[in-house]
Amino acid sequence: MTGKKTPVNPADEAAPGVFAGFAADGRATSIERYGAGHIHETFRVRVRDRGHSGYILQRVNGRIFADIPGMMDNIVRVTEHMRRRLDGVPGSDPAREVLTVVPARDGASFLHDGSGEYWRCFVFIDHRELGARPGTPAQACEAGRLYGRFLALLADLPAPPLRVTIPRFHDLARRLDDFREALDMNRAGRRDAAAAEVDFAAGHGEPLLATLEDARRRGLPLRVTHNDTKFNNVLIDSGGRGLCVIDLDTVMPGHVLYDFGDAIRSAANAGREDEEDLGRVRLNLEVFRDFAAGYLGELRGVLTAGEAGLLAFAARLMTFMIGLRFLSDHLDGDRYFRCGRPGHNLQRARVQFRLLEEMERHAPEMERILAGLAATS
Ligand code: ADP
Ligand code: GN1
Ligand code: MG
Repeated sequence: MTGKKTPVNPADEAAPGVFAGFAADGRATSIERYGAGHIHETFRVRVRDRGHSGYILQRVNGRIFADIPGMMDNIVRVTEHMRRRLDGVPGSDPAREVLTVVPARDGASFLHDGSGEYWRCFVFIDHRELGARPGTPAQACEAGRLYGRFLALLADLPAPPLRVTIPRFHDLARRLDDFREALDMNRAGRRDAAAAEVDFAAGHGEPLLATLEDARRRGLPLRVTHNDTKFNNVLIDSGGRGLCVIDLDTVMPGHVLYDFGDAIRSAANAGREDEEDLGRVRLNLEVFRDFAAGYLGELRGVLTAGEAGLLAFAARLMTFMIGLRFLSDHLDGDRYFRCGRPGHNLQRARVQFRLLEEMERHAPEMERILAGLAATS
């Protein structure tokens, strides 16, 4: 047969050789692409041993993470701390409830391949493969419980502070600067066609930033936060029980608003993150309530009144910020988020902006739900 061959991604070719460099048990029987993350190249490795669930092998995105050894140090510290804390909890199973880093044969937590790329390996945790949003309110509650417990378990992480793996990651002032720069540069020549979204972004940024800065001035605490709390960054077992929080690359100092808000904009959107039909983008208030119930249930006595009072705002803040990042990346020529089709990032931005409008419309109900949960906790 003639015709074009699908280009082979160098990561696919390198994966088997790289896997052999990790101190994993058993020989690989298959190595396949896995998951739907936007950032790394992820593979599932199956091994011969029948009782073994295998491994996750990842080529880490070195364009986004400048200090991969530093990031892996964070991940090792965080997972070891959580494991120690869970060891003391009756009925918990730290082997499945915390990521396990598999070291390279030289003992390092990552491996550097011949072409300058960094790789890492985790034990694969068996789970139920779910979509990008909860299928049931119970799943939303479990996701909330896991992210809430994550914050609680790391509240006493000993010094020194974790490294900042992406500087100013959730800093709205920086994201607004980046947006204005992308607009000025108009690198991909897409500015005029995105005028409606650009106007939306220009009108919404400053009021959100003002509220956030005001909260900071009043002493909004910095905690160890996850910073990437999408629904597909938690694993849920076959019985529907929340198991493990994954994707620990951005665990670093942050505000609780970032975790709560990002989780809501991801889990409580009735449509997909890249939904073509904007009519499907609705705020699912049941998911909002159940996620919040799970989350706050784990954080009794941990959050300050100032934090608790800003959770509905947090959902709007993060929905806007991630929409803004998608829009800036679109204007910039899709250099950051993995895209599957032309206009993908623009559509993602539209979805977040529509969801933000939904949240504005439902703000009183969101506040009522949160007040009801506070009263019962
Ligand atoms: P990205 O930053 O690209 O989202 P993730 O670390 O979230 O990368 O991994 C991508 C996907 O791989 C996850 O959404 C999940 O489906 C799967 N995954 C990652 N780690 C594990 C693990 N230890 N066990 C099982 N599945 C995992
Ligand atoms: C990226 O890594 P992943 O796919 O879980 C991004 C998040 C965005 C998200 C949008 C390090 O998350 O900040 O909210 O895409 N992660 C990074 O889907 O930029
Ligand atoms: Mg992920």
